[in-house]
Amino acid sequence: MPNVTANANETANDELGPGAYVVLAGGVGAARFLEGLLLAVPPADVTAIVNVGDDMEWCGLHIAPDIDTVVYTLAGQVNPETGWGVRDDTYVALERLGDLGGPSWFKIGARDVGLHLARSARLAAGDSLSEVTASIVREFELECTVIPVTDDRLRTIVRTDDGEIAFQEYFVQRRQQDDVRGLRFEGAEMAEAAPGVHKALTGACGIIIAPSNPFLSLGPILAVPGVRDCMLTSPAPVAAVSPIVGGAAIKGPAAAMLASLGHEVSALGVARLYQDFADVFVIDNEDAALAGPIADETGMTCLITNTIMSNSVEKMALARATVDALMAAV
Ligand code: FO1
Repeated sequence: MPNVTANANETANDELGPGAYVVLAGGVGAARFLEGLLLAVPPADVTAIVNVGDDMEWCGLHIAPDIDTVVYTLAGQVNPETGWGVRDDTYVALERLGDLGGPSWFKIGARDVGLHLARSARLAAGDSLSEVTASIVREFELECTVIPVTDDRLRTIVRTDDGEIAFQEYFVQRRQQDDVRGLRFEGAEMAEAAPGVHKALTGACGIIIAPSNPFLSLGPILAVPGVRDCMLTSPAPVAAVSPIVGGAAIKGPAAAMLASLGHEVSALGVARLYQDFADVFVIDNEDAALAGPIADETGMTCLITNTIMSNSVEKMALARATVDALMAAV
């Protein structure tokens, strides 16, 4: 059981240097990509800047699903069936909560809840989300750095035909069945990037946008003031891995959202979203025919490779190929 205790001066990776890779990360797809990256380069060289737009208050606790998915995955503790939550967890506490009329639609396991209790207690005591996250990362014995994009309150609000709803209500409770008409990142305008975010982006030797949802995962990260500017001005090359393969999302509602928000449902549709700052776009072998159109229209170099990460070998191969393409783009 992790011991998430306070520790003075804990912040981001101070050792950024020539081998530093920064990954902009959402949940499951990003965590799998990071698993491969930690096999491909020294783990201490990796910093993940993670979305917090999915965070929610649940029964008075602060839940940070994307941070936890990254941590549980890299620690080898994630539930392999779902890609989130803890392996072999039980739901006895949740059942009792449901019996008592509480919100049992969000599946918080009994092991998982211990982490939320520890995090929430420290936040209530005045520690920042990035400090608490650094402690959790240390207690799970991870060698990489994980930073929430901001310590401030930032929440993704989804506009549907039934009005605006909170992110997890859209994603979990209503099972992503609403057409998404727009997104709002509540709190983003006033948010400050967490300590270490700007330094990581400007000091990196390469920045990688994980195969995450460009709207739900990258949207909140890029909405934090200064982050998009860092991406535009950083001397580091930027690679983005397409979460769309053969016109479908590897996981989640990315394809449906591209359509409902008026974009082409293809890797080209995603490439257009990143063309302002990305140098390399990574597409699956299945989309090889799009490499020419993507390069012609966006100016990005395309890496064509297997992007389906079914096992450790494939995860590492994708990360290695992405890093190599990044270095070739310098
Ligand atoms: N996803 C679900 O589809 N259903 C759930 O009940 C659920 C619970 C949950 C609890 C903790 C956690 O860290 C993640 C959880 N997720 C659940 C995943 C989460 O909603 C999404 O993966 C992300 O927010 C999208 O990246």
